[in-house]
Amino acid sequence: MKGYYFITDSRLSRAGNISDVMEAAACKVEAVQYRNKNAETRVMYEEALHLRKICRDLTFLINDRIDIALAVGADGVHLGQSDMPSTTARKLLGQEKVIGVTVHNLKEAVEAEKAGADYLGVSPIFQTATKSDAGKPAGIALIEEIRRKVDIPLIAIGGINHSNAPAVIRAGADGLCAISCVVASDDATAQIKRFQDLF
Ligand code: TZP
Ligand code: MG
Repeated sequence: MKGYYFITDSRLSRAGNISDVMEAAACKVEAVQYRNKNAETRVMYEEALHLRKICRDLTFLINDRIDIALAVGADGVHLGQSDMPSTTARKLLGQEKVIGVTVHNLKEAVEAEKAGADYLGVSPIFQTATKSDAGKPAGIALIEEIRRKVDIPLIAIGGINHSNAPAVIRAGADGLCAISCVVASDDATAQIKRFQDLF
């Protein structure tokens, strides 16, 4: 996993999830993660089904919900520290699916790799208003620290923009996600391409 990784946010989006994901798919982003913290299961299922069709040629992941991932034939899930343990998720999803795990420190990173995660979301690197419970910004030092001890891909997230992204990559991130910078802009494609040009 390498490059720009897209995550939906319907609350911040100017154009809506469907339009955003169509643009992200046209840019051939590294992965699309459907993240929706507020919807009823049925709404989430139907939107995920639609997005799966748009993302037929790229890695399509579901945040938190293993059931939705299985129901729509997603490529995998992204799990936080309070979600289903990744070892249990692996039993439910099988060896072929992708499991990403959010980590906030070296200990969580080493544990997640040992437990069979395919990649790590390293979070939050900088201050972000997009996730209210993201916690204290770790800075790029955390990427450097984890990079030294962990081999699986690292995707940096939290407060990343065009000014700080080069430093994030230099610190050892394989990929990055920037949500508000992309979905709240009036040209998501242009923002995504600027990030992709850094790789
Ligand atoms: N997980 C950790 S920080 C974050 C998520 C979903 C939000 C990142 O959003 P932004 O707008 O790129 O800071
Ligand atoms: Mg979660």
